[in-house]
Amino acid sequence: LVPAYADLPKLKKKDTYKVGFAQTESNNPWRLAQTASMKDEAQKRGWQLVYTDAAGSAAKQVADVRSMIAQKVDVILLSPREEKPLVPAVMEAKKAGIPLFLIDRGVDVNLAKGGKDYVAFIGSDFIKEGEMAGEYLAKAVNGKAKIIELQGTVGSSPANDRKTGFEKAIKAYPDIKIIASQSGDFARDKGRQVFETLYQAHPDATALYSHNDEMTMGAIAAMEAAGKVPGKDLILASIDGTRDAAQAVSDGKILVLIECNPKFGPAAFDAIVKYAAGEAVAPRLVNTDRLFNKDNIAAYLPESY
Ligand code: GYE
Repeated sequence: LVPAYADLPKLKKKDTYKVGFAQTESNNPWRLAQTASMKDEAQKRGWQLVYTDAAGSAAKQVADVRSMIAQKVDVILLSPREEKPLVPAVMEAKKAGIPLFLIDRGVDVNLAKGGKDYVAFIGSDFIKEGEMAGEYLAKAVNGKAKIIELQGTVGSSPANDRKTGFEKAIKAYPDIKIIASQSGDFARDKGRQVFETLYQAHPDATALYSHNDEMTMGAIAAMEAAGKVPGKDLILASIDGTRDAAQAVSDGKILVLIECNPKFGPAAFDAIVKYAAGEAVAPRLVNTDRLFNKDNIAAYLPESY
């Protein structure tokens, strides 16, 4: 691990740090829980947090990182909205001598590398999340389903990888097909609108695979408005672990919910301390995600956000 550091900016050991956190958007509970976790951790340690919200724009997020560089923050935590457009921001931080960690989403692996261009990626294995959802759904429907897929933000690593993982899992089942697939941009209202349109065009659909809980909640609203019963007329698989979705699992509307934990504060700040101490930091720090269904959701509900 250590030799790869040669390329990376160093971080001086200090009592407190000025940390930039470049958030991608704040329009959903997952993002709000993530931001709260960063703010809590900074406050707990007495560090300064420079927080920006790109409001769903990759271009603004690049500008946000540039302004953090201009303000000479000690270290940058970046949740890159999309895989390619944020690569220049990563490279500019490196050039400016500011160590950067990717939080929750990745950038294009061919254009920037952990341990070389940025210190590390801290987040979930999105391919595995998609696989877990696909495998569970496939078994539950006895290998037969017509699926509508709601994809996340186009060009984002979780949308790309959750699609790949799910497709991999259902490949073994010839009678399971994705009959329609479109982006709902990880947003509730967009998810509702897109699901409504796709379901009108494909009333024979029997299942929904949605890349996040907000879109799933939007789709549930559309199903109910159409007089359908989620959990009966359509079988649902979702990812994240928001309070609304956890409740929907408990109510039997969502069959399976794969966790994606947004509470990155402790892990991110610990990694900064480790890095400043000159200790080896793995280029990929992967969270372990749990699978929730009707049998185990009650214990998780109090933790949901
Ligand atoms: O699943 C979604 C959010 O990047 C893993 O982004 C994250 C995803 C999360 O908008 O709800």
